[in-house]
Amino acid sequence: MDHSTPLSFETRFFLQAAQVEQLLAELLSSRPREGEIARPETLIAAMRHGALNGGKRLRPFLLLESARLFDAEGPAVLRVAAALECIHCYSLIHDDLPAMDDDDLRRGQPTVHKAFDEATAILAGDSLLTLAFDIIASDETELPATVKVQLISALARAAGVGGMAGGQALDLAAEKVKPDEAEIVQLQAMKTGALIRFACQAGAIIGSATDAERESLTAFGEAIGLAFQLADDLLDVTASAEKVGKATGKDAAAGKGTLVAFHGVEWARQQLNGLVAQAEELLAPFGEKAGVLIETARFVAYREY
Ligand code: GRG
Repeated sequence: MDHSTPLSFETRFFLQAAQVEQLLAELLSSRPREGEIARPETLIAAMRHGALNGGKRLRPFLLLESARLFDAEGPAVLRVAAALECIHCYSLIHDDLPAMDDDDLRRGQPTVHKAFDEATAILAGDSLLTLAFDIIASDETELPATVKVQLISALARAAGVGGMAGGQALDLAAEKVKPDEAEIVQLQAMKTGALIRFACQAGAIIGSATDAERESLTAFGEAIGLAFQLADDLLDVTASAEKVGKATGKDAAAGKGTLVAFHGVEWARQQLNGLVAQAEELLAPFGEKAGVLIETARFVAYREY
């Protein structure tokens, strides 16, 4: 996509989501890839159900736009973006399982364990996780080997025990022992923040950014990650407030282990304004080129879905 193309943010967002969707559909074809023996029909159908069901594709968008800051674009970058989305989809499939959040619906459709069964959902998640690393390592992803190794290492750390999976473990533990504010901040930075941070960091890795540029993008990713979670908690509260007819939603948040529950809706809105301002400041050195990423920060902070 050309930088100078005068597309609205929404159009750009939806067009890139469609590109990711199309590539994911190809990567999740029933035809075995070189070196694979066979792709069991039910398992591939469960993976497709979990990955091709209308997600926003926010993380791929952040990755594509971060790479574009360094004039890096094209099929290889799209493949890394799709790999990241595979990991996000795996996390949602596993998060929905009875042993975790026990949800029946995801993106308006039956969750994978409801549409198939629990064992198949576990395996679909496992297979999406491993596929992500296969996609990045594959010869078809035409990037220098040193870049691929950096991406694989950063992604493994973002998704694993010190990132998303670790954050999920802390979240499950928080159901038994109520976390304090610092613990909530840490678990959210891990559970939802780590993949968002990686999305921005990956753009810098692919674009062979300087250390300073990479640090700015990583910090930008952290700010967006925080904003994403705060906005999500706020949406939860305002949705429940609407249901129970409350004006501020503060009471509806009571008892839930979120920062909105600690500080209330007004505080959260101010924090979001602060995070957007911080995101703008962090990307100021990139000048006009950072416009789309700054709009993404606003979209994340002020979204209504
Ligand atoms: C099971 C290892 C493991 C991790 C699960 C990310 C996660 C960890 C759980 C998700 C729980 C959840 C629904 C958190 C709220 C924030 C969130 C990640 C929402 C879903 O992300 P979106 O809004 O979803 O980007 P779409 O559907 O657009 O992809």
